[in-house]
Amino acid sequence: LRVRWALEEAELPYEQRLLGLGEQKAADYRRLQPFGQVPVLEDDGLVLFESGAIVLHIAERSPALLPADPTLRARARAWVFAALNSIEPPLQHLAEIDLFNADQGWAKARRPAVLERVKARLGDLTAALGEREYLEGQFTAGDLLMTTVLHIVRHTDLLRSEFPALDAYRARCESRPAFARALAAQMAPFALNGPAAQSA
Ligand SMILES: N[C@@H](CCC(=O)N[C@@H](CS)C(=O)NCC(=O)O)C(=O)O
Repeated sequence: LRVRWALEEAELPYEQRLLGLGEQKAADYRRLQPFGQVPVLEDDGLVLFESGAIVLHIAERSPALLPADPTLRARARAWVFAALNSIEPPLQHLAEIDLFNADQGWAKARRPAVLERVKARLGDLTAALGEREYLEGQFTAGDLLMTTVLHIVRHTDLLRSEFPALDAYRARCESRPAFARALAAQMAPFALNGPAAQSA
């Protein structure tokens, strides 16, 4: 979704290639993505992995994602790293506890401290955003990645109940037409290949 959204914002055409069962961990695919994960971007002979690197690569080609001004570009890049390095790890940790380990004793013991860390980071992010619409005044690749990272805790009521300014920011970013196009494209293969299609 991150990559599709970036491509839609930059108005760059693309073709998707879905992976078959088992293909993701096969040696051929690991030559493209060393960890056997998605996404991968192939662009005119260049193979890129890691969603952040891919979004930045796309952003280099569009002022819709990286402003021309060098200072603003540097600040936008900083927000890309902030999203992936400072905000995503604690949110991911909470999601892994809640979605995959909720019944485990260690998860119950660990959750309060993880939740505190999540709240501290979201509080800092709220302060940094302040009254602005976007992190640097105009929408950038940093906002794109931050939005997808905030999405990780959608299984909780955290944003809506305790960080309404961030929830409004997330909704503002997700109301962009490019996001709607990316989401529709992301979901389309599930309708064709998902359980509902299999049982039809
Ligand atoms: N740091 C990687 C993480 C990618 C990632 O976690 N991909 C998931 C799907 S969204 C995946 O392929 N999971 C399967 C696995 O890790 O084996 C990135 O941002 O590209």
